[in-house]
Formats: sequence, structure tokens, C-alpha cells
Amino acid sequence: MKPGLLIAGELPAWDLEALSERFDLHLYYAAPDAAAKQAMLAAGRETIRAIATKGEVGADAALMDALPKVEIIACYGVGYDLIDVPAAKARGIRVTNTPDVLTEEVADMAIGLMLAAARRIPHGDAWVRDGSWKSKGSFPLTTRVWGKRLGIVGLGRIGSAIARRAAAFRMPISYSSRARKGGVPAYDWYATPAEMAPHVDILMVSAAGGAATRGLVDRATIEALPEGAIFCNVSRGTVVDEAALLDALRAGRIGAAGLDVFLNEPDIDPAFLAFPNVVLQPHAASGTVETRKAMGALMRENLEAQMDGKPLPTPVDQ
Ligand code: 8YV
Repeated sequence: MKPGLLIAGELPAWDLEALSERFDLHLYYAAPDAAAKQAMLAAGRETIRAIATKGEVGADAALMDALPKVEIIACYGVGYDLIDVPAAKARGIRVTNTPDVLTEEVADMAIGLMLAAARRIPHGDAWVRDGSWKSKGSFPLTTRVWGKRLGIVGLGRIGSAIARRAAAFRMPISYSSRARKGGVPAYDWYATPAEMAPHVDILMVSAAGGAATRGLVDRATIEALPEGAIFCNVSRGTVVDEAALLDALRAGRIGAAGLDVFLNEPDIDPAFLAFPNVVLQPHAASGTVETRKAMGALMRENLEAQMDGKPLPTPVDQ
């Protein structure tokens, strides 16, 4: 009999197909209501040995308690802030994620958002499509990206990949993190985003989510940015004081923003929709076919390694 696998969040068909060769799939995300979900958990209580989840879905202690035979929670994504790792540890459940395979993709989106926000690329596109080019003439002038001072909040894998790209734009780079990193002498270090903010023209948030970074980019940071600064976030909505960001946008102190992540996705604060100088993305930075296939493959390798009693390729709990 194949081991049971609870699919907590929707996955592409190619992943479900590959996973079904090895596991008996329980499509939790597709259960129509709470009662159907409960019934699925009850039916799989003795047979479900693994959970496949996603960054934005996670797995809480109640889910773990409902499935006492679970040995592994594999996250389809690098961020596992919604997985209760201490609860998993306490129950002897392993947790894995998909680092590295999405780093360059997210960094591409970060640069894309920065350019789209500063150069107003979506608005220029609309200007051509709606006939404004013909009726109103030239598009209003925008602002430069290359050569501007970039501040990166969190110089981890993704932040470093953004910095490498930004170097090609001849941008002086600063970063904030709890400790100075070795091997990056060309970058200026600040202990907090608030200390860094006055020294940058573009602030890029790429810190991991979770309790340790909740509200890290606080009101003091946002208020310390120079007038007209550009603000981008490709990490988690929780890292930013969203109310402070909205206030700065309303006051016109932030020149433009490029945002891939928000609080309460996908039911985001509608105030964001009103700003013509904000470029929005639906948490899509890792969302290419190539990268999603690589993420799915790595998640599967982790699940299979656990079933085979082999070392896990990318555990987060060690
Ligand atoms: C999502 C992400 O997980 O890796 C992360 O932490 O935020 C994304 O890659 C992705 O949307 C898959 O659900």
C-alpha cells in the first residue's frame, strides 16, 4: 500500500502526477468545506505519513495532531514561516523547504518590479493600448534606476542574488541584517533597516518571513527614506508595517513601489489598488514553469527520502 500524502495547498498537475506514483494523494485544498476537510483528515488518520504544503498555506499544530502518523512536512517554497516548526519538532516530524532552486527567479522579479515601478512600465503599456499616446502625446517622464543607491533588507540567498544583479546597474549597495556578512566588502552594512533607510534611494525587502522579522521594516524605516524613494518587497507582507507604507504612499513621500507580497493574500488591502505609482504582483516571484518544476522536484525528493529512510536533501530543522 502506498503511504498517504496530504496535499495541503494546490500544486501543478505535473507534481500531482509524479507524487501519485509513490503516494496515495489526499487533496485537502480541494475539499469543498470544513466538514469535508475534517472527514478527509479522519479518513487518513492512520495512513497519511506526509504533508505537502506551500509557503502561503503552512501547517499548524492542529493539523499535525489530526494526522499522528505524519513524519514529514515538505514545503513547496523556501519560506516556511507558516509551518509551526517547534510543534513539528515536538512531534518528531521533519520539515523541509525548497531553497536555492528559486533564488535567481525571485531576484529577477525583484529587479523587474524595481524597473517597472521606477519607469512605470505597466502604465506606459496602458498609455499605448488606450490610445493616450495618440491623443495625449508623450508619456510623462519617469525616474532612473541605474546608479541609484540600493538598500537590501536581508542579504540571504535571494538578497545576494538581487545585489549581484544590481551591481550590473552600477548601484551602490547597502544591506541591513543582524550581523555583518563576510565576503561582501563592497556593500555597506547597517544593523537595522531604519539606520539604512536615509542612505538609500531604493529599498528592497528580501528578508525571510516569520516571527523574527515581523514588522522589521517599521514606520521609522519608512519615514527615514528620502523623499521620492522607491520601495519593493519580494519577501513577506509581515516583514513590513503595511499601514506605514500606505501612509507614506498617501502622503506622496514614496515615489513608487513594486510589491509581490502583502498581508492577507490574496485579500489584500484595497488601498493599494488606488495608487497609480504602485506596481502589484500576485505573489508570483517564483512563478515560472522552470522554477516551479524544480521546486516540485526538490519537494518530491525530500518526501521520497523520508519514506526511504535516507537523509533529507533540504531539511530546515537542523
Ligand atoms: C511560494 C514563496 O511558496 O518560496 C517561497 O517562500 O513565497 C513562493 O515561492 C510559491 O508561491 C509557491 O506556493
